[in-house]
Amino acid sequence: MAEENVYANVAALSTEQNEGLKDLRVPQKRSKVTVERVALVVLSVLLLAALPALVGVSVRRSCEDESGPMEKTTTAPVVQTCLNRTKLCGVNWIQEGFRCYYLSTTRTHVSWSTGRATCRDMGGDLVKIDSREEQAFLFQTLSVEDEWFWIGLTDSKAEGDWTWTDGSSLNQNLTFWTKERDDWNGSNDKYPEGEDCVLILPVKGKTVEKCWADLYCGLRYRFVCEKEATCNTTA
Ligand SMILES: [Ca+2]
Ligand SMILES: [Ca+2]
Repeated sequence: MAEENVYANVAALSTEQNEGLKDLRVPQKRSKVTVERVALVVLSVLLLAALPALVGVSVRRSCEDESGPMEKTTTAPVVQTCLNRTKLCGVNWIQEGFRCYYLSTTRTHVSWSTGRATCRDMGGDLVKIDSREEQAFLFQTLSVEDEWFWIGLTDSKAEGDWTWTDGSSLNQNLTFWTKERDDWNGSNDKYPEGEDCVLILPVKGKTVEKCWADLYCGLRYRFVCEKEATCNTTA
């Protein structure tokens, strides 16, 4: 009888223990699954968070790849390296294609050399007219001002040897003189040096084909600067 009770108790105990173990096992299974789920969720969140950064790096790389070779190619048009820039000339400059033009203000009337120095201080030089299109653009743009403007053409080094400020000689097929150059010395030899600097006269009575004149370089007029459009220009 006593032995039976002992067995019965043992049996009961083992059943309780088993059930207890079962109880223990179930939560263990649950917590394992939960930990895995949490880990998965955390990983997903981390991936999502990292996604914009990864995409950004990839976009930057592709931009660098695009701009890199172009910047090395000197013949590539300037604007191609400036695709994301909105200002290619800077404030107070007029943009036409890849070129920038600056008109001195209505209050600024100076000698040819002072005008040139001002242009150079701003990263340009007095305008050089390279084509009929550029001549037409200038004539039209300046005509609203109704004034005379110095351009970057001079024969101050050798009389009759007209040279642009970049050192190149004047193309005789691309001239727009309003009259013959006479290197006039002025009345009573007022200008002993003669007339060695060129003005564009985009005013009433002149035409786009005939609007250049040589004058004494020390006279005071407005002036036009020109420079190349660049990526580095800041407002
Ligand atoms: Ca030019
Ligand atoms: Ca002259």
